[in-house]
Amino acid sequence: MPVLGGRPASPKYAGAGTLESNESYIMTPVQQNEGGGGHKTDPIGTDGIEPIFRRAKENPLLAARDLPFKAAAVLNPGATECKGEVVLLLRVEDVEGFSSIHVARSRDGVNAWRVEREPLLGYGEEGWDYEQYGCEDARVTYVPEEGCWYITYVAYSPMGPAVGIATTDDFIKAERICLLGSTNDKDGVLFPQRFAGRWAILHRPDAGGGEHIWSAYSPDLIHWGEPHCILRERPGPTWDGVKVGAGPPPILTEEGWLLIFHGVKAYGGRLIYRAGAALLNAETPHKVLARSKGAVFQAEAPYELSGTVPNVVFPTGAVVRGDQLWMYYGAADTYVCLAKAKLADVLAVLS
Ligand code: BMA
Repeated sequence: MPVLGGRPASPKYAGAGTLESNESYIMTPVQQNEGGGGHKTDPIGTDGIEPIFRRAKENPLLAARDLPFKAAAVLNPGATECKGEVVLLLRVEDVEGFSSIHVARSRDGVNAWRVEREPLLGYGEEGWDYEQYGCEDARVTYVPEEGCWYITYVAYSPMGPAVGIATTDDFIKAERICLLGSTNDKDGVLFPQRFAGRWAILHRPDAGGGEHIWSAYSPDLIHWGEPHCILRERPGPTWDGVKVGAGPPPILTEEGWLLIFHGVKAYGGRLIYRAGAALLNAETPHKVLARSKGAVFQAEAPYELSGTVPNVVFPTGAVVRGDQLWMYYGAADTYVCLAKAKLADVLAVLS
């Protein structure tokens, strides 16, 4: 079993949830062939999707039945490393349908998750009117300059969804900071560093008749402006033609910022969520250098094809381990799962 290593970010790949191992991770043939949780054949690489990601054979890593309290579903986890453990920020949907963000910890990032009973960000707190209906789909970015993590999440209220921003330095308590802007916005992901003195964030407002990915800059992580529409839903029948949204916080590579994003297509009125990849300029992250033509990951395993919302993979967390990208994602809005890829293989799609 790989040993989870210490703090410093890999010199080659730095970013949101960076994790370094003292041992290199060796993919056993069993893991290569057992992705898909009981799928008879290798579920990746079929149906026109390039065989880049391999599912953890332990998938689903977490289901509602694994929680120490009653819940309807657990999904769409933010991911990072803290004190030598992988920390997931789970979206837990309660039996009424409201979601809160709960912390889960595991030494190897795969097994033996310890889930907190009390939410880190619970919906309906007094004074936080714009999350009366839920705190959903957290992403988490370690910000070295601030010495803490920033959590970007969907604050859901009768006014619609908005991007909430909170901080934590221990995953025991979180402090809410602000909303990025008004509602009809989702999928906020913060970059871990400044660009020419300004912080940068990606988000997905429902604006101009489309659901595209936009960027914004800020001098202080509170006031956001200088918008750019950077990655659009494409037209017509494309796999990302209905909407797109950022996945985990971008990862800095030698080629630029690697962004995993979700794209949506409607088939017979039903929305299918897949994941694609894009590369953003290292110094000017609102400039898109490349974007995958097709999806790089899609629902194929049984736990992705059926559940509350079938045919959904929704990546929200990433941890870099050596040359591997560990992508944590929600499956069918019902489970928390993990798939791994060589970073070089993901980047190769973009070259
Ligand atoms: C999006 C969000 C996600 C969800 C996805 C698929 O719009 O609401 O929380 O996982 O749809 O249903």
